[in-house]
Parts: sequence; C-alpha cells; structure tokens
Amino acid sequence: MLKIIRKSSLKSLLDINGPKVGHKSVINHAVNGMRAASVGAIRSMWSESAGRPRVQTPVTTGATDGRTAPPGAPGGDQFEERPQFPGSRSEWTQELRFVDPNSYDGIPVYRVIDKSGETSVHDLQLLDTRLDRDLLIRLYRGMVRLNQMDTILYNAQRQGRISFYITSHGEEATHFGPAAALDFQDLVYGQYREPGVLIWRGFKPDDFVDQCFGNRNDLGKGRQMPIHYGSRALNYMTIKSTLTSQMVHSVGSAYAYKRQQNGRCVLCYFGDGAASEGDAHAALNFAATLDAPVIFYCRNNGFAISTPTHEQYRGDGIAARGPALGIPTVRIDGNDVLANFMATAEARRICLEESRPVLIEAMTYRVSHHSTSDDSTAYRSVDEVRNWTQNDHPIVRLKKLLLKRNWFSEDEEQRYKEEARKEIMAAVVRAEKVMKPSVESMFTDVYEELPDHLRDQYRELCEHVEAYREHYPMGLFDSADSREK
Ligand SMILES: Cc1ncc(C[n+]2csc(CCOP(=O)(O)OP(=O)(O)O)c2C)c(N)n1
Ligand SMILES: [Mg+2]
Repeated sequence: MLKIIRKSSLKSLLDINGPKVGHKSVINHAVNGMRAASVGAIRSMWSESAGRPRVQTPVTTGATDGRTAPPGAPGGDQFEERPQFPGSRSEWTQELRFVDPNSYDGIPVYRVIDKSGETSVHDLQLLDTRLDRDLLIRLYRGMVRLNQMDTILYNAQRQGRISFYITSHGEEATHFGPAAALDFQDLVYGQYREPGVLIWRGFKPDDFVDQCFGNRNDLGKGRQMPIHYGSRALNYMTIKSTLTSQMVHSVGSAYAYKRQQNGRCVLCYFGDGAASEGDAHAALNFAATLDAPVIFYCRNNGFAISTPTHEQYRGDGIAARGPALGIPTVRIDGNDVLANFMATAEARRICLEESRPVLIEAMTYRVSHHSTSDDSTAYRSVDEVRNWTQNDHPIVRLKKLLLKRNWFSEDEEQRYKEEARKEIMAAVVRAEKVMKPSVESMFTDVYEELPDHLRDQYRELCEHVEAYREHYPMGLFDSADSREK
C-alpha cells in the first residue's frame, strides 16, 4: 500500500518537540570522534550546516556499548545513537577521512617453532594433548615420505615415464599440520599441491603412482592428468585444477553438513593465485552469509606460476579479506607444522561450535618450479630459492625440534628416507607394468545408456585407431571387454 505523507505530518517530524531523529547521536559521535572541538562549536556547526533546529533536550547517554556521553553533550533519541543503515555497525563522524590501508599493522604471523627449531612452549601437550612424541614423529615421517615421492615422480616425468607432475617442496607442513588436526570424517578439498593430506589419511604409494601413470588401477580410471587424486573412502574430493572451483564447491558441502548437523566440517585449500579469481570472493561471502562450517586454508607460497604476490594484490594479503567479510581469520607461519596443527584445530572448533567459516592464511614459499611445465629460473633467482631451502625448510625445522628433544636421531632420519624411497620406487616399477584402461572406458560412467552421438564417436574413434594403428600402442591398453576386471 502506498502511503502518502502529508505536509502537516512532515512538520511534526521536524518539530523540535516531536521525534528528534538523529540530532543527539550525530553530535555525540562527532564530539567523540573529533575530540578537539567544543560541544558548542559542534552544535552550531551542525545546526548551521544542516539547517536543523537546535536540540534542547537534557543529556542522556543512550549508548548501548558502555560508552558515556561527554559532559555537556546534548541528549536525544536513543534510536539514532549510531547510524541505523541496514547492516551498519559504525559510529557517526564529521571528520572526512579516507581509511589509509597503510595505517594498519599487518595481521601478525602465528608460529610455535622458530627457524632454529626452538619453541617457548616446553610442554607441547599443554597446547594440545595430542602433541606427543609419537604424533610429531608421524608428522615428520609423513613429510619425508611426501618429499621422497615428489623427487622420484618429478624425475619420472623428466625421464618421460609420466606426462606431468607437481611437487610440494617447501610446503610439506601445510599438508600435514592441518591433516593431523582434522577429524577423518572432515571433507578435504585440495587445489592440487596438497597430496600430503592423502598420505596422512592412508592413500598408498600405489594409489599415487597408479594415478600418475593413468593405468587401469587408477581410481580415476586414467581420465585425468597426473596429480588429480581423489578418494571417496578417505573423504578427499578429487582434484579439479580449474582454479577456485573447489572453493565454491566446498561451501556447498559445508552448507549440506550444517543442515545435516553431522558434526563434520570441510577444509578447502586454495593458493594465493586462486584467491585472485572472482569465485574466491563468491565462496568466502556465501560461506559467511550461510554460516557454513568450512575452513578456508590459503597456501600463500608467493607465486601464481610466474606471477609474484606483489603483482597479484595490494593490501595486507589474503588474511585481510577475512574480517572484511565477517570471517574469523588467522595468519600463520606455514613452514611450522605445529602452527598449522594448532590453527586448524582451533579453526575446526570455531567452525563447528559457532557454525561459521574460518580463514587461515599460511605464509610459505614454493621452493619447486610451479610444475614440470615451468622453469622458475626465468622469473626468480636461484639464490632466493636456495635461501629458503637452506634457512627455512619445514622438514628441517621439525627435525631440529626433534633432535633438540632427543626424540629421534640422524640415523632414524636416514631410515625413514630410505624406507619411503624404496616404497615409491617399487610402486613405480609395478605401475609401469599395468595396462592402461580400455579406450571404451572413456565413454562410460556418464550415461546409464550410451546416447547415439557418443556411440557414433566411439565407433569413429575405433575406426581411426584401427586405420592408423602404427601410431597407437594399443597393446598397452585393456581391450573393451576386460574393462570391468
Ligand atoms: C581457472 C583457471 N585459470 C588459470 C589456470 C592456470 N593455472 C594453473 S595453476 C595457476 C597458478 C595458481 O597459483 P596459486 O593458486 O597460487 O597456487 P600454487 O600453484 O602457487 O600452489 C594457474 C594460473 C587454471 N588452472 N584455472
Ligand atoms: Mg601460489
């Protein structure tokens, strides 16, 4: 219904004895904000500039946040103590001041262990009872295993045995700290540089290597490039390297979990580069407004392939975006596995107890080339990389802590490395001998019944391969009728 406001009723709105919208609060907050100006000056400034009647009402604070009005400040309608715009939580000010992004200190970086392996926390179990020697050794062994796997599969690509690979050198702690802090039932969305979470959850060397070789034992049936792992059994979504798609999907999963009230949360990894996609904002904002229990975990490793972070954003990094969207946020030293563990454990608690998203920005450094398709010497110095490897490597940092506490020895370290190396090498030897999935399997698993146009494509493909058989090593592929074995 359209309600016409008459002139006479407008008059009553403006009448000094009628409802006084805003006068007292405007003046109060101007006084608070400007501090230097006298109440009288402010009063007259307001009444002259706005042409409004002076307010004669006695002082009342009306403040809801514990502040009291300054002596002599005019009172007024409590309703307008603060701006009433929808969603606003600010105060009034008459000081015209643009917020200078450089006037803030950067969000601090939380860490537990420093570069030399020292920590001020003598008893780590005071931080979290799970942090005993056993867990720290498992974390260490996991990081060593990943490091060995990366070296071997990187070389396998260089030798032409697999088509592509991405290593995680220098970022191992960002996988294992969070993995250890999560519950196994929590769903993890990786970007692509987080296979350590799968190692922690029990993905076997054969599972990794079969996927990279795309053989018939690959859980993904050889349909994806190497490193696109996934495991329903281990609550790890299959990698989709279309950047940032995982972020929006993760919010959907978290929202579903919230509706089911099943006590699970979601952890979603993304890179600093992925954060530059529009979808990143959409995901963060949807999660915030839907109160979805998702931990957004940004691996800020300094680069999106060849683009350094200083060309990707201004301001205080990815973490600064969290508070702007109403998301509890922490920045951590990503090379400190215990900071990773602690931050994720607390993030999980917040997610589930308060049913809301959390943002972690883990600062680290991508020691490796972006992938086997990249040569990073074209855009950064070898010395820079060497500096990180020698002075701040996550595996070395934990090793120093373990040695200081006499929790393991250099001999054991060699044993862990050797064991991991042998396991992966054996898996490579096995994977190479396994047949590739049948050509026909490219057409299955989408439709219950193959539609005509796909049936035609399949027939054409078979005819093509038959006509040019000298170019296709069909002996390495399963035949169509053995595909379900
Ligand atoms: C939508 C989309 N755009 C571009 C690419 C190409 N691409 C692959 S990885 C990458 C850089 C990602 O950087 P970051 O998110 O920081 O992750 P990092 O590789 O550093 O771990 C780009 C641009 C892509 N995979 N998907
Ligand atoms: Mg990056």
